[in-house]
Amino acid sequence: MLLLAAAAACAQDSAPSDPALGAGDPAWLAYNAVQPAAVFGAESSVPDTIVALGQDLLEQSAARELALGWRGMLAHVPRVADGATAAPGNRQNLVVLGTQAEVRAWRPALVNGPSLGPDSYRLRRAANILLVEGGDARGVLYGAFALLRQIAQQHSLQALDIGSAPWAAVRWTNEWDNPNGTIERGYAGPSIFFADGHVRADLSRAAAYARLLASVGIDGCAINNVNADPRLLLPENLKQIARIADAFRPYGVRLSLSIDMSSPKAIGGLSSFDPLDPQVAAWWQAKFDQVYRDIPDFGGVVIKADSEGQPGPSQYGRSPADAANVIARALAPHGGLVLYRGFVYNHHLDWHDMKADRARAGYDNFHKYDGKFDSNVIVQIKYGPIDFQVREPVSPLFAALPGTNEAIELQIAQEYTGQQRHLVYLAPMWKISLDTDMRASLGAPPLPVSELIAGKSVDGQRHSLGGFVGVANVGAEGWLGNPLALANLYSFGRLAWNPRLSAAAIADEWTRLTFGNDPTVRAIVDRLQMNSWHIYESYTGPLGLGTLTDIIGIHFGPDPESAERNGWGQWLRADRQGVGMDRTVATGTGFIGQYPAPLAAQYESLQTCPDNLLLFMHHVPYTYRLHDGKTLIQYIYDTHYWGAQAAAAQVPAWESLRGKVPDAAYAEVLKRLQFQAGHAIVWRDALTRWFARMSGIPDDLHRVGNDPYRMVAPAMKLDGYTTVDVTPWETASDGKAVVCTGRAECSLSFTWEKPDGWYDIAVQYFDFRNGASQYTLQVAGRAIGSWAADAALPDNRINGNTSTRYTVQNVALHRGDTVRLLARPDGREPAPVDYIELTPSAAVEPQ
Ligand code: GCV
Repeated sequence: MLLLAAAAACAQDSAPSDPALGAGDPAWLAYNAVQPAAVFGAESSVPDTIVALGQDLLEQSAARELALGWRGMLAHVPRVADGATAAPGNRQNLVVLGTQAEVRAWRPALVNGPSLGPDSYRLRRAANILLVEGGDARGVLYGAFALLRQIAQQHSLQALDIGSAPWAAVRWTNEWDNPNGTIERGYAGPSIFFADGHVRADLSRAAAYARLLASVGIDGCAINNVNADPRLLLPENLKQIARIADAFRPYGVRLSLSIDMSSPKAIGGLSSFDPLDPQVAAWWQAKFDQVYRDIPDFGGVVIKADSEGQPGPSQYGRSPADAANVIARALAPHGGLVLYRGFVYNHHLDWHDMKADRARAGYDNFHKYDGKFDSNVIVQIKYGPIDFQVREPVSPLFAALPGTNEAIELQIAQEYTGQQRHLVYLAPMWKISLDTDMRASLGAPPLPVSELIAGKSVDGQRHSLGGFVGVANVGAEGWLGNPLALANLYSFGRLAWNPRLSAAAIADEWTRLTFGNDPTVRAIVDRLQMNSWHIYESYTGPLGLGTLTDIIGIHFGPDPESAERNGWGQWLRADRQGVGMDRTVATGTGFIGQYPAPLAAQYESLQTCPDNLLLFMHHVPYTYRLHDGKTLIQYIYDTHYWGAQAAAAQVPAWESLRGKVPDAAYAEVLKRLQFQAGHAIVWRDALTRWFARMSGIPDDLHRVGNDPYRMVAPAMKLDGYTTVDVTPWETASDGKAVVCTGRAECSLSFTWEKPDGWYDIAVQYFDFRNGASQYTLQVAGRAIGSWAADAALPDNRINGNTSTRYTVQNVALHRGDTVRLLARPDGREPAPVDYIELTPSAAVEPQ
């Protein structure tokens, strides 16, 4: 990796901006046209003047934003005036923006409510004035965006009076960007901040991102990977990073950095980074004094230490509190925060030890230090005790730190939930974590996680701090790549502002802001979003098993075996008899005992443990009956078949929106839903095969391993193709595929022996990240489909990460026809093929 060299960075400063990046996709700030009369009573009542009472940068942004919204939604170009030119008493319809103090100074009679706190706002109609009043300048900006949200949803403003305050002080995103421009677990192209070891010359996308964040009340962004490069703290690099802070500032987003605890040694020339060494403390102090000289509104730091190879205080026998506090004391004079991650665990666990349990790590590593963290330290806790799986119980650590500030860490980037190639709206999952009642004190009122992170402690103490962190990992390609995935970024912000909002209400808000108010569009998009998590969970890892993906690699395709027999501790403990981790207090790892007593009792008992967490908490036989009476193994089979079917049904639902949503978004989403429908079949087949072999119990409905419409490639007539074993075996038919190596072109073929009719023909092949093999499908010598394997799926091996399909619908087949696939490999991609499936077409009668 290159250093962020000052000289090179200066040269970049003067470089022309990168036109390919532009300012980015407007996302939900589309400002689609609405009917002005529905909002303002009559077209003539649309305010034509925006009065900005303050000169603050944020208030100027608010005025600019309203003008943009007016133009887009109301087809009005408003005049923007200041308080002096818009004299009180005139009869025009005005929108007036200002802090409460500014409004009072301008027209004292207008201020009639309680005083507003930081970041808060009130929207009100007072005669001919629409008033956007903020507790401070940031509140004015948030109020302006809130007003625009009202208009975009075509809500009447006739009797407007809405006050709103943020639920918690900390509302940050984390971006895992590396200085070389890559993003760890990023699925939407390169970094918007860095390229080739430098801060980008053109930061228009960073500014556009800050605008998006501000529009949903997010006020902090840590711009670099938690596996941090210590060199980012070098003086010349801080100067460059300050430019990103400048781009954020008009939208009130404070820049933060992830830091490496070993920095005093790695870049500071000290012989140690022991947090209790006074020289180390002095180094941090000097470093942050320098940071604040360059970035006066610097937000603070995120720290990943003693985790997955990152250096940490354990090296010196020191605690997380020692590490967090040495930094906190350096930041405190400047008002900065330390977000110390609770994601600390040993990834060299002994899998033979039935009492070992990675899920215990957060609690075991932190609860004993409760009360020992300084007041500007917040422990940042992933929602579940493992690692962003498709379903986890909430982390017991939330209830174990009554004397410590806490933030919940949610992951907007879909690392374990389909990497934005699968549709998964995450708000329903996040809501479950936020709403889980930790019931820490028996008989006391409910105590959901959302309250704990807002600073309400289990024993009734209040902390001053807490909040929400979302790992977003946005990139230069449409922020999150998949237009529908933007609902996750949006809902993260909305929940951080108010976790009592429902996932469905937020989804609908997002749809209306993004695609307009057409009831058909709303109904379909909302339904797709709201069903998506359940569908994904059904064909991946149900019953609390974890996602069942390749957990030590790319985290995309199916690979249940990868979880077993290694030190990473995501074990399924599957054997011939049963599956699941026994985490009970009675016979297992004791993890359940980390929860407050009522919750522990619920999870400990098979009667009361919810089925959807069953295998997270218990090891049970495949013949165990779930609450609905179905056996565990049959549930696994059924849910995977149902999930794949439901994923396929998403495609026609979206297709019904052709012409009703913008063409580019339509095409992008369609491509991804079609891929998902095929990949859900890969998941279904791999996992049902794996469980059938493991359990030895067949599917009651005879589906598993019985695919009457498939011709597997090795059984066809091969010309140039050779058969290879596939790892993991369950990701290809019979664990085998064919590859074309050493030839420019290969083919495989067979003769159609079944009745004449119309068929959908799907070719299941493997599309590597590199290479673009060419395929042509022929029937009776006629080409019916030609395509390139250029989807750049995230692997260069034949497995469930790369298995995908190309389908030609409604093909007439006659007995005796030759079906042939011609293929030209490209580079190291040997045009691999698994099978060809020919299923009778649904809609067409045979000729
Ligand atoms: C940034 C998971 C991810 C890692 C990530 C880590 C973390 O293990 O796979 O890429 O590292 O979580 O949250 O620190």
